[in-house]
This record gives sequence, structure tokens and C-alpha cells, in this order.
Amino acid sequence: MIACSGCDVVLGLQRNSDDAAPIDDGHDEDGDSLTDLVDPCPADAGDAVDSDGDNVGDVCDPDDRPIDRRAYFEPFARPPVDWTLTSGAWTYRDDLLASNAIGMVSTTEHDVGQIDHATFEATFDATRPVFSSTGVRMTFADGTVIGCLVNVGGGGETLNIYLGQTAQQTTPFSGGRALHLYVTHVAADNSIRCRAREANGLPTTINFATSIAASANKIAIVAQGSSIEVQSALVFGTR
Ligand SMILES: [Ca+2]
Ligand SMILES: [Ca+2]
Ligand SMILES: [Ca+2]
Repeated sequence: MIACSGCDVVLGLQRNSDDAAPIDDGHDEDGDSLTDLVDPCPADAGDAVDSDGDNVGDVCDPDDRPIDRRAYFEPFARPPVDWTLTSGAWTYRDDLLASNAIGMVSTTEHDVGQIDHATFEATFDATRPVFSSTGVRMTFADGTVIGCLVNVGGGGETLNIYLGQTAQQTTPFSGGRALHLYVTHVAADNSIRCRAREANGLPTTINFATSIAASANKIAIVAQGSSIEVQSALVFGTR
């Protein structure tokens, strides 16, 4: 990959729609023969149905109304220079971002700018069987933090939604290790939502009523006591 002045795709970053049109670098994260740039769900293979016609495939569409737009996609096809390590350790290898820092909290963060009613999805690899907690979170312009965490151990798996440091709701989750984890600021009512889905399974979702600032600006991936591999990160905003 050659980084050049004026390029819109540099080191795997596809810039949001407010910038000049991105360049298709040919990478196909989910292997469905649609390159990431034109794929209606770049982290889900085989998705061709877009019921609401907003160019976001049903499998990854955060809202069944035609309001969504893809704001950012990071396939980790190259070392992600625009992600910042905030704790622990992350390493890049072969189209994955990995944390092997078992016993530590490892967090990496990316600034996505101001995105209204954002959904952040991270996709985790199936081949890493050990994790105790894996999560995604978004930070809003006023400092509010929301998060979605899957916990393993202690007799079961749970899905938790966080507002700040406090778990607001918890529900049993019997997911496998190939996970899609989503945290959403819901446009319709300013509530927040946490969703976890196996690669080929039905999602488990928690909704929590709240009222928070309208735009996100940072996304983060968190591994607590975990060994995980992150395949990709995807952010949607509203049109
Ligand atoms: Ca694809
Ligand atoms: Ca759609
Ligand atoms: Ca939609």
C-alpha cells in the first residue's frame, strides 16, 4: 500500500462521506467478492438484501428505516496507524488486531469525529476460544460513555450494556466465539442499545432508555483479561 497526498484510503482508513470519495483498494474483508467499499455489509459475507434501500444490508443495518449511512470501516488489512492504544497491548498481524494481554485491560481507540446517532460494530474472530470480557464503546462529545460487553465465565455468558462505568442491564447470552458486538445510540428516542450476534446466529439485544448527547466522537475496543482477535470495526451514522 502506497500512501500518497490526496489519497482517500490511507493505511486502511476509509474516510467518512463528508470527505472526498474514497478509493476502492480492492480489499474484501468478508470474502463475498464485493470489495469493502461497495459491500452493503463489509463484515458479513453473502448479504444482498437491503429492505429499506439505504445501501446498508439488512444483516448489519442498525435501523429498519432508510436513515443509515456508513461512516467508517476499518478492516485492519494493514497496521491501523489511526487507532490509539490507551491501555494494555494490541498487536497487528495478518488482517487482524489482536490482544494477548491476558489478565490486563487492553483498550484501543479511534476518533471518528462528530457522528449523529452512531452505531459501532466490531467483529471478533472465531478462532480465539478464550476471552473473559470483550467490548465495544463509544464516547460522546460531552464525555458520556456507552458500552456493550460480553462476559464469559462464572457459570455462563452474559451480555451487558453500560452507561459510564455502571452496568445498566444484563441478559444471558449463549453466543459462540465468532461475535459481532454493537453499541448504538438510537436515533428515534435517544436511548441506547447493545447487541451481540454470532456469525450465523440470531442477535441478543438490550435496550436502555436514557437521554444523552446526540453525537459520538470516539470508538474503542476493550478486552478485559482476554485474548481476542478483532477482524474489523464499522461505524454507521444517520443521513
Ligand atoms: Ca465483501
Ligand atoms: Ca438497509
Ligand atoms: Ca436502515
